[in-house]
Parts: sequence; C-alpha cells; structure tokens
Amino acid sequence: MVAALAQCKTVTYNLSVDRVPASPDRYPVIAIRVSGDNYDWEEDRPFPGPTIRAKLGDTLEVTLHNKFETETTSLHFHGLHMKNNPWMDGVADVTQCPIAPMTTFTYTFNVTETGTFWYHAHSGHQYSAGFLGAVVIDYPTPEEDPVRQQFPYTYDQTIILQEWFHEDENSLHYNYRGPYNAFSRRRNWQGSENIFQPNYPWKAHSLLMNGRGDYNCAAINETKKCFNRNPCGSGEQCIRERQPLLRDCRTESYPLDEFKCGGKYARFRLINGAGNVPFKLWIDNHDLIIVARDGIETKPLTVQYIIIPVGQRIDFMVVCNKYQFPLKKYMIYATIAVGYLPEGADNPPILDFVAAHLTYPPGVGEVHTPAFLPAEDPTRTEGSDETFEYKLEPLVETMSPPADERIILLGGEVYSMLPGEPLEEWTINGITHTMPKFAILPHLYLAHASTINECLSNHGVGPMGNERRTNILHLEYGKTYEFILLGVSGQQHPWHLHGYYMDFIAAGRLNRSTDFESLGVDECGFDRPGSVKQSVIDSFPDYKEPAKVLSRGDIFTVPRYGYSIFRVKMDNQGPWLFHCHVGWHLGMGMAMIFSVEKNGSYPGIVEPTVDFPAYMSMALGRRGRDGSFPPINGTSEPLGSAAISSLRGSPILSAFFISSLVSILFAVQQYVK
Ligand SMILES: [Cu+2]
Repeated sequence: MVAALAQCKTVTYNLSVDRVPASPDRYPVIAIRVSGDNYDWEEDRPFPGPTIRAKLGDTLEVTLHNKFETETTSLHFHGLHMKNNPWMDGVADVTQCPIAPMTTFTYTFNVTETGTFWYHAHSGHQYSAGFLGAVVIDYPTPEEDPVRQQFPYTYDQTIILQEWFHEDENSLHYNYRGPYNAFSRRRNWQGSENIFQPNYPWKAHSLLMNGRGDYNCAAINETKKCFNRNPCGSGEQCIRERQPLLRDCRTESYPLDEFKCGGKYARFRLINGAGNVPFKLWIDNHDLIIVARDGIETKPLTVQYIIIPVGQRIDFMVVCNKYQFPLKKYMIYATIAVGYLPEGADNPPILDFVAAHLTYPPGVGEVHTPAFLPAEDPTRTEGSDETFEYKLEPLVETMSPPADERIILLGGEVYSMLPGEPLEEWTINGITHTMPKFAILPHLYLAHASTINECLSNHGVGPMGNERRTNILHLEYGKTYEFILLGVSGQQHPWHLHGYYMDFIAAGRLNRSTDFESLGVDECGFDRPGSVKQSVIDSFPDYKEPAKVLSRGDIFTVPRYGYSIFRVKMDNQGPWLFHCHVGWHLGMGMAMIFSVEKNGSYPGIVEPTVDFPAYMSMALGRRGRDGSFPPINGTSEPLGSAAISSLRGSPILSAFFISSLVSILFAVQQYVK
C-alpha cells in the first residue's frame, strides 16, 4: 500500500444535470440528462452519466453543476465509505444541505475501496429519472487485482439495469402515497369490493440497459396492462398506456447494444440501478462466473443466471470460447426477478425484458438462436432467488468477531383507511422515518445545533400508531454490533447501509403462521404477523461468539417474512443512512440513521471542504434556524462559483460568513475536546 500511495493522484470529473426531452425506450418523456466535461451525450440516451474511474488511494474531485431550474439535488457515491469524511456522502438533509438550483458543489474524497460502485442522486426520486452512473475503482497496479490474476481479461464492460416509467418520478410517488381513496376507485376493504392496495404500479412500462430499452409503441392502444398483485384475488393494479403528449413514439427499435467477448475472458460489472426491482440476467450459451459482489472479491461461482437486487453490483466473467464461424452474436437478456413480487402474485406473469448482444469481434455475423426466450425461461419462478446473494462468499474467508451488542430491527408496513392519509407507510420498529429538520452535519459544525438530537424532526403519531419522526440509532464508535433485520411483509426489501460493509452471517425465511406473534387475519384470510417470537430469536446463533462470514456487501435482501443477520464494527464516525432502496418504501419512511458517535458527537471526522460553509450559509439563509424561510437579499441572481465568491463579498453574507467562521472555531473547539 505504501508503494501505491506514492502514485496517488487527484482525479477530477465534471458532471452537469438537467432535464431534457428524450426517448430512452422509444416513448418520449422528459428525463434527466447527466453529462460530462464536454456536455457530451448521445441523442435519446441522456443517462447514465459518464463512468467515474479512479484508483485506490486517489483523491476524487467530482464537481456537480446543478442545472435543474427549480430543483435541489445531491450526489451519493453508493458503496464508497467516505472514511472519516461523512461530509461527502451526499445525503440531502443528513450530511449536507441540498445543492441549490443553478449552483455548483465539488465532492472531494479519498478512495479507500476497490471494485464496482455507482453514483446516484440522493434527493427525492431523481435517480429513478436517470440521475445515475457507474463508479469503477481499480487497484493501483493490475498485478494487485485478484480478479485479473485469476481471470486475465481482455474486455472490461459495465451494464446498468433500470426499470422505466412513462410518468415522471414525482407523479408516480405522489400517486402511490395517496391520500387513500384519492381516485375513489378503491372501496373500504370490508365493503363489497374487497380492494385493499396501495396505488403504485408493480409493472414498469419497460426495462433499460445502459439507458436504452425497447417499448412497443404499438401496445399503446392495446388493453391496459393489469396485474393481479393480491393473492386473494381482487387486487388488480394497472399501468396505463396512452399516446405521448410531446412527440411521437419512435416506430423503430434502437439497435441493440453490443458487448464484446474476446481473448480468454471478458469482465462485466453489473449494476442494478433500478428504483424498485431486482433483476435476473443471463447470456445465451455462456456460463457466468461471479467474481465480486459490492466491490468485494468472491470465491468464483459459476452460474447460469444472476439475481441482482436493487443497488447491488455483481462482477462476473464470461469465458470467451464460443467463437463459431461464421462469427456469431449471442443474446444477453435481463428480466425482472420474480421474487420481487408478493408471494403468489404473478398472474398474468410479468414477462418484460431488455436485451443486448455479446459479440466476438469484429462483430459481424448472425445471432445465435437462443436456447429459450425470456418468456420461456425454465427457471423463471425458482424460489431460491431470495438468498442468491448469500451464496457469494468472500474470496478471503473471514470470521466476524463477537458482537458487543445485538440490535433487532423490524421492518414492516402500516395501512390506513382514513381519508386524507396515505394508504401505506413503512416502518422500522414502528417508526416511519422523516428526514431531519436541519441537515445534521452542517448544523452541528456551525453550532446552529448543539446536539445531534436537536436537528431531528418529529411529526407526531400516524393513524396506525406509527411514530412519524427522524429514526436515529445512536451507536458507539469502536463497538461491534450484530443486527437482526426482520422482514414483516410479503415483499423483499433491499437494505443499504452507507459508509460501511456489512458481514452477513445468516439469512432465510420464517414461517408466517408459526414464527410471528399473530395480529389476527388479513383481508385475504391469511395470518397477519406482528413481531417475531422470542423463541425464534433465541434459536439464532449467539452474538457473543465469532461467526463465519457468509457474504459481505453494502446492500442486501431480507426475504419475504424472513430475516438477515449481519455484524458491523463501527469504525467510521458520522450519520449514515440505513434504508430500503425501493423508492416507494424509502419515500414512505423505511429508513433510519446509524449515528456512529464518540460521546454524542463526531470528533474524528475531517474538516469540510472550504466551499461547504458557503453552501451552508446559503442553505441556512433559505431555511432559517427556526425552520422558516426568511427572505434574504442579494441571492436571487443565478449562482455559480463566481456568484458564490461575490456572495461572500456582500455585506449580509460577509456578516454571515464571519459569524459562521466564529461558529466554526467554536465548533472545532468542541470537536477537539
Ligand atoms: Cu422495501
């Protein structure tokens, strides 16, 4: 590592985000464009953004130009730990104030992990609209890369998968959240029409691979796509089809993307960048060898297909030995993994897929007839997909140390039939998370809040007894915790912890009828489970004993009515978000903050970068210390870095800036205590 550090350098990227007309799957919409230095982008492929690539030990400087006219934003580097530097984690209202429209902010951090990661907005639902891209962190030299040592590869390619809707992400979310009965189409669940369901589409209009999909325009006037999500029969959910408002649906498909196979091996970096769904991917006539998960190298595992939950990255190798004359192309397919759906709910089956070619350069020749089409996939309903990721063992076998403490987290949902309330909210231990009223780090730093708890929001009790407030778990720096995450719902949830890897030691299904305390019977006549019985908890391995690490990663699936047990040594101070990565669930409260502290604060973290205080000043000015939005003079003109400098020179901001500096000195004094 010492030799590596000698070569470390600063790697800079410029990203601009705005919204543009585009037809990612042929259907015209307004999508987010993420463009790089040269404002370069392919027509009708405004996202994903450029791949950010650096080496272990480098300093990354990513300047984000927020060119949204009215929206704030922030950028999260998913899977990078931001060691001692939570300032750069990019979670709006937790680690930073959101980046104001038409302003710029530079994320600066040291890279301390290797492998495949991704960046995405952590503001609202922007990433579902296209604000995302890949991050690849290489070893300082190829010789240090254990994957390259085992599988000398010729090509290194990235696949980002997404689901895609023709409605903008905010409309989708607000339709989902209700209020209950907003469209008067659902009846009281005890009434004659036994319809009891949140109004969110389970079925996207299409799927995208690297920002491209193939929606069938001819389907617009066909029967609406309905889907019976409810095992007891009447819970139909439909996705509407309509003629586009903006321009015509593109009549021709885009040519399929080509990925190359050649030499001995090709490396693929698969990223699930979807808002909600896990994917299944396979390549006709080729086995896949999984070599890494979430940046952690794994023992090579040969599979016919990969299941990848939201947010996860799986690196795999393809053995390039299927060269045939005349040169052949092979189909790459990705579909929605059926495990996404509530148990028993896949009627009619969801058969959407997205495709590409694997080609042997020079890439001419016919397409090999695939053994089966996605609709005929013989393993489509295989039930093992919930625990697929727990088979991905770290390349270096490790034991997880005994935990100092065990914490049980119960992820569940609450329903309300009250008019005006959302039908569905999500909880952890009975709390529906709401973001802090003051962004924690900046407010502490500027001493506008003297304790972490002062920053938190509290909106009282929801209609089903769920507390609506900032859900925070105060954890002690240096301790090892074991977490048992229980899923008390009929859906899988992909959980993500910022700032850390997690060591998974167990995962599986529980028995819905016998392992949970009963809350009676649900609308389908099934047992409605409450908390998990103590006898089940007691049957888990002793947290005070070391345990073999099954798998390691930063995002993981809790099976339907199931559990996942993981341990983390808390060696990175800061407020780290822990949340379900399904947009619907995160938006409705399925999140909390793991606040890793030393004596109630974060004395070990670095100073924020110089331009952070300016942003905070502006943001504080917009929001005010009491949460109100006082008018401020002189800040209404467009802002750029030059404008920010001039703001610093204005009398009001100077005063603000000086008082901020005083506060900073005061805060620093407090931190170093
Ligand atoms: Cu979820």
